[in-house]
Amino acid sequence: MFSKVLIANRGEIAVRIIRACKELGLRTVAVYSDVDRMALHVRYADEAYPIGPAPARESYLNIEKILEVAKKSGAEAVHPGYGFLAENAEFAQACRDEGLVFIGPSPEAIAAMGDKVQARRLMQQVGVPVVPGTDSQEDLRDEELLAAAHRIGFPIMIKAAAGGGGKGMRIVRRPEEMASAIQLARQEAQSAFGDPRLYLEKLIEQARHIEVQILADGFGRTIHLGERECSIQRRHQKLLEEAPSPFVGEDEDFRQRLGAAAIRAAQAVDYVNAGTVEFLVDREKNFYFLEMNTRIQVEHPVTEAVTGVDIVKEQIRIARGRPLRYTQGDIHLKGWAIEARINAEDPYNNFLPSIGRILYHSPPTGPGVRVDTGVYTGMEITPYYDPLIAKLIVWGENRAHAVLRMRRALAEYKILGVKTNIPFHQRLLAQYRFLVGQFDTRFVEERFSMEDEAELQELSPEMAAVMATLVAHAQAQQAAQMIRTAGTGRRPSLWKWTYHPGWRRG
Ligand code: MV4
Repeated sequence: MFSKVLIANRGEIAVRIIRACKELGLRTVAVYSDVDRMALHVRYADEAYPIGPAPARESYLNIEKILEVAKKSGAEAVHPGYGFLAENAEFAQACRDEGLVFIGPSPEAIAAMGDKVQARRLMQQVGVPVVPGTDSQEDLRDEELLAAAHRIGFPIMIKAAAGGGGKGMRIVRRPEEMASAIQLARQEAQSAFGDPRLYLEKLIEQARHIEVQILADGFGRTIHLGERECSIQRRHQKLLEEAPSPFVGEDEDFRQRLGAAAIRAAQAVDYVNAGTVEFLVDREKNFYFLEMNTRIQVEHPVTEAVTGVDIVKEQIRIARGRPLRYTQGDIHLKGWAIEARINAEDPYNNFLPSIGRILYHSPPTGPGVRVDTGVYTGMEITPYYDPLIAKLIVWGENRAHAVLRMRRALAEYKILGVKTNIPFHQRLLAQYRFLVGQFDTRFVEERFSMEDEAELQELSPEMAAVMATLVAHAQAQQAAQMIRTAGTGRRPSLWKWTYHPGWRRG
């Protein structure tokens, strides 16, 4: 049991965690780097301690310094948030060694999922589908990789055993490119992770990135909270997420199979706390385990919005040794949620980071709108950390309503002083293919452009007509479903949506 929590993070997620602690009656300790002494998480916490210079290596990644603050402040637990030390098994172990409760999974589970080759093998052992690829735990020699590539068949993907999140990945389309690709990948893996081990997978093209949120307590119970659609990304940086996924939509059987696979993945490493299992999903609804993120994720609020579960509070309760407050049967998805990541970057200039003082920050409010942010008017955006200014999360009774609400909220959002990607989101939410859910992970990079200066601030009559049709369609589907399920005792689906098997031809 603990009553004081150190938050080993900064920005919006530190504020989010402090809020959960406060609602649970826990005292909070913030840590901050030199450039963050005026940051919101510092003001929000009961106590705050400096931990070093701006570069993360010297502050938010400094394990010794953070443990020293924990001791000095009398904190009894540590929440790592995301990024920084969140998936560092040594940090989780160091907390344990110091008698601090790490609000997250065990060091063993972090390490098992952090080694992507080991994770792949574990998944195969428990029957979670993985992409066809290499199966050896050994450090494969170049000739072995080459032979394996021919066996698997091109195109293939070279990945680093210690990689993840898209780091150190390389696509190889032709056998003759293999030798040099292996060379480069090995060098990259060695310098980025200090681990040269590589493995191969068949390249799955035109896939979606769908992930499943799980919660597991210390009593052997694991549940899933449904999926999130994360395909709207650029260079492995997610830009917009939704729950549920338009591709899963009303297919409860598919959702249940994804959920069951995620639970099996977590149980394979005796996972305790909140975690996310990432899947690649092809157009035939085949799904493949990619990796497990052993932390709270940036996009957790969309799942909170459709399930009503406060995932951060649940993390804390689990870490306090409490049983899960929900069984799988308690989890019902209601409505639709979308999160837009508001970044300090210029979408008209190749998403170049934008730094400087926020001269004015006026986030949207009103029904169905949540803004998680770590900034305020007058605060400085520095180049030292990730560019996330805020997460704008909206909820609607179905996808069309959520989209319309997001458009309203984006139009209300006023930020002066730094450039933001709000125009990107406005343009995305006016794209036909996005509106009808016809997109995969290549969408932003291959089918989207910020060029041609048609301004989309106002809902044009044409777009209003498209949206009206979509809303009407969603309502008609909903009504039809209610009629179909009348008398069966089954809950009607609240988020009917269209699935167009033929869209890829467009
Ligand atoms: C893949 C893949 C296609 N085939 N693996 C990117 C993040 C990391 N978790 C794994 N990733 C991918 N692995 C095979 N065998 C495509 C991706 C991928 C991707 C995955 C999720 C979200 C966005 C992505 C963008 C490009 C590639």
